[in-house]
This record gives sequence, structure tokens and C-alpha cells, in this order.
Amino acid sequence: MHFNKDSLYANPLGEIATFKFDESVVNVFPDMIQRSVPGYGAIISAIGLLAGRFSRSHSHCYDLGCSLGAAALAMRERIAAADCRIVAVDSSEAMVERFKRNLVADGSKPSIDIQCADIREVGIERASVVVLNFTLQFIPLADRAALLEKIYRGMLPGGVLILSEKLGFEDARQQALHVDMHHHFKKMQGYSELEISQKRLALEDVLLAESFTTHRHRLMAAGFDSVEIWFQYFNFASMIALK
Ligand code: GEK
Repeated sequence: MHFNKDSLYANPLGEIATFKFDESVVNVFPDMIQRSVPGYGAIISAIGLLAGRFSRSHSHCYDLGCSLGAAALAMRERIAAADCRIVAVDSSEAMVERFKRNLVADGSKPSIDIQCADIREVGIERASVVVLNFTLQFIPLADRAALLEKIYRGMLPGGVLILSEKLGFEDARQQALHVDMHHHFKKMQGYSELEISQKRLALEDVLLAESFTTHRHRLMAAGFDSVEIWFQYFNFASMIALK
């Protein structure tokens, strides 16, 4: 498939507006996320594998903050359980419209119900698998605990939450190292210094990264039985929380 190249921050911008998931981002999104998030492709494949393992008959699998539905589509490929419905939610109308347009129906696989809504407002019911793939980081800090508690309550016993996030580090040297290595990763992916610094400014107040310790404590407080990191590449990690 051909993806448009992300050059949104290639030219000097007088004023850098706060990052928004609008039409211009949708047009370049697959290229942008691949070249910005180390390990993104590996995480998407593993979400498919985990959904194959944890999905149950007559349950729901949620992709919360689905963007163009990469995780939902990976789950659809692997879920073998009967009568298992995938629910994909995003608050960006531009994302949801594009995902709906791209989605090719396949009657032999679970259906994907695509909803344009704020994940803080949607109901979670009979969930065997819940995916928050780089979405919680965009939710205001004050709302994160309530969202995770709602997810926990809506999950079936034995269910899995896959939480992928950009991490922050308590140790200043680790923080500086990981930020710098991510910067080098982006350069290796073809982004210029200007693109990297302008994007960083645009995301400054929107993407709020927390440490693994903070995530773990909050997930345990929400009721989860155990929380582990199953993947990490510099400051990008994916966690598994078990109910
Ligand atoms: C992937 N999971 O490709 N409610 C619903 N959606 C939201 C909210 C909210 N309150 N806040 C932000 N979003 C995807 C990638 S991108 C990650 C996820 C990134 C949505 C927002 O519209 C965007 O589509 C998504 O969360 C974050 O696996 O771009 O770094």
C-alpha cells in the first residue's frame, strides 16, 4: 500500500500550533507513526497475537484511540473466537471517516464497529481484550485513573489490557538519554532537525508521558492483578495488565 510521506513540519513554521489529529495528519498518519514510534510495527503484530490468545466467544475486543485502525485490523486477523465483536473508537472525526472508508468488509472475520466518540464517555462491556495503543498519553492526567477503572470494571476475568505509551523516566540521565536516542531514531528515519524540533513543540502540552512506576501503580490501584512491560524500545513501551 502507498502511504503519503509526512512532511508536515518540514518547513519553518512562524507559530507552531498545538498538535491535532486533523485531516492533514490523517493523510500522512501511517508514515508518521511508523517513522516516529520505534517498534510500532512489532507492537501492532503482537497485539494481533495477544488478541488471538485472549479473545473469548461472545465478548468484545476494544481498540481505544484507534486512529486508522491498525490494532483493530491486526486483531481481526487473529481472533478465532465465535461471535467476538471488535469495537474501535476515536474522537477524531477525520480519523474515523478515513478508517471507515478504508475498511474492507470480510464476512469470514469478526466485524469491526467503528465509533466516533471520546473514550472517556464510551461504555466498556464484556471485554476480553482492551487496547490503548499510544492513546492514554493524550488523555488529561486527571482523567486517566477513572478511565482505567472503567476499563477494568468492563473487563471479563482473565482479560488483558495492552497499554502502549511513550514513557518518562524519574532519573534525569535516563530521561535525557532516551529522549536523545529517540531523536537519533527519528533522524535515521529521515526526519530533519527542524522537523523533529517543531513536532516536539507541537506535542509539548498534548502528549504527557509518565514513568512505568506511575502506570503500574495506577493500573494496580484500578484493580489489575499484575502489570509487566512486554516490549520497550528507548522511551516507547508496551505493557500487559491482567485482570
Ligand atoms: C494505532 N492506536 O495506530 N477519545 C478518543 N480518541 C482519542 C482521545 C479521546 N479522548 N484522545 C486522543 N484520541 C493507534 C494510534 S494515535 C497515537 C493512536 C499517536 C485519539 C486521537 O484522535 C488519535 O487518533 C489517537 O488517539 C492517538 O495503533 O499519534 O501518537
